Amino acid sequence: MKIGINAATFLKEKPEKRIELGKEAGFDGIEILAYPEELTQEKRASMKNLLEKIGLETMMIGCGPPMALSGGKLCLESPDESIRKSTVDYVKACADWANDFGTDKVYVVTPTSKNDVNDHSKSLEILYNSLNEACEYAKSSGVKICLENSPGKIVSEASQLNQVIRDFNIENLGALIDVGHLNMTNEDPTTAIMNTEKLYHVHFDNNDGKNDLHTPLDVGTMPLDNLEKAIKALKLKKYDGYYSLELLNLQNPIKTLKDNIQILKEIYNRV
Ligand SMILES: [Mn+2]
Repeated sequence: MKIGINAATFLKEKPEKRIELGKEAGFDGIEILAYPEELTQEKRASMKNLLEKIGLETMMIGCGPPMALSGGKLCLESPDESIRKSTVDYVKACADWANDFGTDKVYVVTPTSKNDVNDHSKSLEILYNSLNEACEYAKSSGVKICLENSPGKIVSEASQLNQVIRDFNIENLGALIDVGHLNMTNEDPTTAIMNTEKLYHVHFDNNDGKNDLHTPLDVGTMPLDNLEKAIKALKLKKYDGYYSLELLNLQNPIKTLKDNIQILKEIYNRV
């Protein structure tokens, strides 16, 4: 079992500091945040050196947080063609960064709220065009793109995510299932994971069932029982990727992260 951290936990720190803290908390791998201003050629070189020096693997390049927090400026399903196009270029650049960091994965989200679109199928058509283009580019260097289930957004439930990936039928496009998000869409973790045909990555977090809080695994309305179901399903599926923790706003991050690594390991060894 390999356990990783989404660098979003240390969003407020400098990129190098996020890496050091991830190592200090005891992780095997890290999801690098894809902020263009943080990933200049020099910055990438220094981050790679640091990762190598301390022995932390890059799990993937994370476009999720930058997209979710961009206020609509980074959006693959945008009806604004110039935004759509620049976002496709951004994801292509992330595929290059993935290569640079020695990982074969990039993850993206759909930041558009379901309630903000009149024509849902039109949004999905735009999303298809964008992902098709970005995936085609990424494929040439062996990079896969993961789309995440995002509650309340145009790709909300895991069941819908699975359907979208099936319909799009793009070779190197697969799913990132966020187990905490399943708690918000009231989906059973066993069903969600077992039914996901192309499962590329998983995030673990908890919440109050209504807000995407990313609280520690033992804080929130998702019972540990559901976490056990998710991990059992992953083992049954012979999922061999990272188990990635995505926690936000931690008061005592290193201790909390270490505790959460133990929770994952304990369940993994038991179920
Ligand atoms: Mn997530």
